[in-house]
Amino acid sequence: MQTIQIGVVMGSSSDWETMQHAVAILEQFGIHHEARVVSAHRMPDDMFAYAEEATGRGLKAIIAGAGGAAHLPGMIAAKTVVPVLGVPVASRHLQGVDSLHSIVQMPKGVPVATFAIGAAGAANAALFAVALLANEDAALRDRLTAFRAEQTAAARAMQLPPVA
Ligand code: RP5
Repeated sequence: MQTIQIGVVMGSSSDWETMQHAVAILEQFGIHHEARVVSAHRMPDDMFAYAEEATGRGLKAIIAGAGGAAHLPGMIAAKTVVPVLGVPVASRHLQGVDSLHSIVQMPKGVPVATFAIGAAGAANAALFAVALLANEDAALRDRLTAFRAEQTAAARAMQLPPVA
């Protein structure tokens, strides 16, 4: 069985619409990963166990997405030295600004790398995790470089419509 390299956790199945964008990137790059719901306030013991076992299981990074009072990334980071990448999920009432502030405003000493609200943040957190793994994997670095080159080519090929 392959060792899981990247863990993707989220506070609710309702976060999946956002967090699936992280998983899609990990799948695209062939990264061994797992995705599961680990709710900070509804499953605190599970959350601590997940964080405490992360190093022993060989996880290289944990992508944690949550909405509202988004304490999941910070609390996981408090219980492991495995890098935690936080994704603020858009909330119903405050559109994810609450999630962003909850995740980005970590007090000094326990960092959470914080990404943009929503799908872009989820995808970029996964791309960042790929970049971390690519430091030790030349073939993966080549695939990441090719991914960037494809984006460059697509942007160069962009055409603007005539003035309306
Ligand atoms: C957080 O509360 C989750 O991360 C989710 O974004 C939000 C709402 O959860 P549900 O009520 O949809 O389960 O824990």
